Amino acid sequence: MLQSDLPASSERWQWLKQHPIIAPSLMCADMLNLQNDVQRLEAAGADAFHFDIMDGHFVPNLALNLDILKQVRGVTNIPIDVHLMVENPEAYLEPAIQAGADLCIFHIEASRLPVRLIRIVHSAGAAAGIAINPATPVESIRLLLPYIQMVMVMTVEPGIAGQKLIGFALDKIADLAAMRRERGLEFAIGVDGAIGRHVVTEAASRGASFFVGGTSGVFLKDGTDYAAAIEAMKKAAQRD
Ligand code: S6P
Ligand code: MG
Repeated sequence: MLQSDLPASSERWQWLKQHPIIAPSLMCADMLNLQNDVQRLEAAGADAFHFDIMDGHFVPNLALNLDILKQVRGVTNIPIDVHLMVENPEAYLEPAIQAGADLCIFHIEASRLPVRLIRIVHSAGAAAGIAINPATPVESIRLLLPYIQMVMVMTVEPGIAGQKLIGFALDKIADLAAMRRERGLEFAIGVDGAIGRHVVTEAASRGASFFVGGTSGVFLKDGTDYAAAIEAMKKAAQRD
C-alpha cells in the first residue's frame, strides 16, 4: 500500500463526495474585479472554485498564479481546487497548498513520479487529483486510483477557455466509473473544458460529479446571471 500521512477517507476531503459540485473557473472571471466576482459567485451557489495555473510550457498559455490564489483564499471559505497545467508539478504542490488549495490536481502527462506527488499532496494536508488530457487513456492511471481523491477528465486540450468539446473524452468517464464500482473505490470524477449544461447531463449520467464552469457554463455572454447559470448546471447534473 502507498504510505500516506493521511488516511484515504480523511475528513478534509469529505466535500468532494457531494453531488454535484459546480466549480466556476476563476481564469474566466473578471480580473479587474476579481474579489467582487469571487464573492458574487459564492453568493450565487458556487460549491468550489477551480483555479488554473499554467507555465507556458505544458500548455501554450499563462493563467493565474500563487499570489492571486493566496488573495482569493483570503476572501472565501469554500474549497479551492488548483489545476496545475505545468511541466514540473512537484515544484508547485506544497506552495499551492500553503497558498490555500484544498485539492491539488496535476497532469499525469507531466509526471514522472506520480506516487511521490500524491504523497507530497497528502502530507501537506490536501486532497490529490490527477488530470488526464483528452487523448490520454484511463489505463495510464489505473494503478493510482486507490490513492487519489479525484480524476479530472479534460474535455478540451488544456490551456485555453472557450474551446469546442472533444466528445470522445466523455467515454472515459464511464470507464472510470466502472473501475470505481468494480474496485469499491471512492474518487470523484470531474470534467473540465466546454462544460455547458447539456454536457453536464451527459457527464453526470456517465458518473461525473464535479463540473468546472467556464465560458460555456457559468460566464455566459448572453446576460444569464451567475445564480441562474449555476442553478441550471446543478439541475442538469441531477441523476434520476
Ligand atoms: C484551461 C483550463 C480550464 C478552463 C475552462 C474554461 O484549459 O484548464 O479550466 O478555464 O475549461 O471553460 P470553457 O467553458 O470556457 O471551456
Ligand atoms: Mg482547468
